[in-house]
Amino acid sequence: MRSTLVRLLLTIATLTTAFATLLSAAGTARAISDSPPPRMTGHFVLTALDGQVVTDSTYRGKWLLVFFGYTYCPDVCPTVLGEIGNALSALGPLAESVQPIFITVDPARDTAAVLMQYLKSFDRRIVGLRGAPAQLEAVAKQYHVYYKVRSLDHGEYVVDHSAFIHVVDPQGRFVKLLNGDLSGHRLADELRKLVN
Ligand SMILES: [Cu+2]
Repeated sequence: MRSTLVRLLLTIATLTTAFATLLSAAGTARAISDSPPPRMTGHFVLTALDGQVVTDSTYRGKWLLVFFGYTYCPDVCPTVLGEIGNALSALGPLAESVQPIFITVDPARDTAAVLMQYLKSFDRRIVGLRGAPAQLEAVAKQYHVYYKVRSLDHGEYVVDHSAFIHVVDPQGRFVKLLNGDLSGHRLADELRKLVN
């Protein structure tokens, strides 16, 4: 039941984000809204797990696959991270041009140590990033990402979040959204079309 609700919320968030992106891309947002969403960009300022401040320009020259999630996520995040790893394997040497980035939407629980431990279960090429709540908010705005803390019983909480993989080109420009439910092979196919 809970997982159905999570999926429903994810779907709603996903559709909202996709719609906002379409409006933004078409430049028609102004026509129907007083405050159109800003154009999606690939910008971010965050902290790597070794404590270094990194921005999108740190990774210039690579195709970025940016995914937002959190380590306590019951099912969506582990699945997506697993499939990203499968895509990298399927790409072979082409994967050298690709940098997957996992940005936590739960910086309170996802300390650097927690993220580091969590990412050991996935392809080692996936980089984990985190930021102070204000930094995360700024990045989420740039990427049009939805995330919201939802309280459960006993003081626990989950974070509902949109589940797109954001593709940023080697010049730092946002290119497209890929659905988080793509299999690794489909994801690799999409990337082969972009990465030459
Ligand atoms: Cu998740």
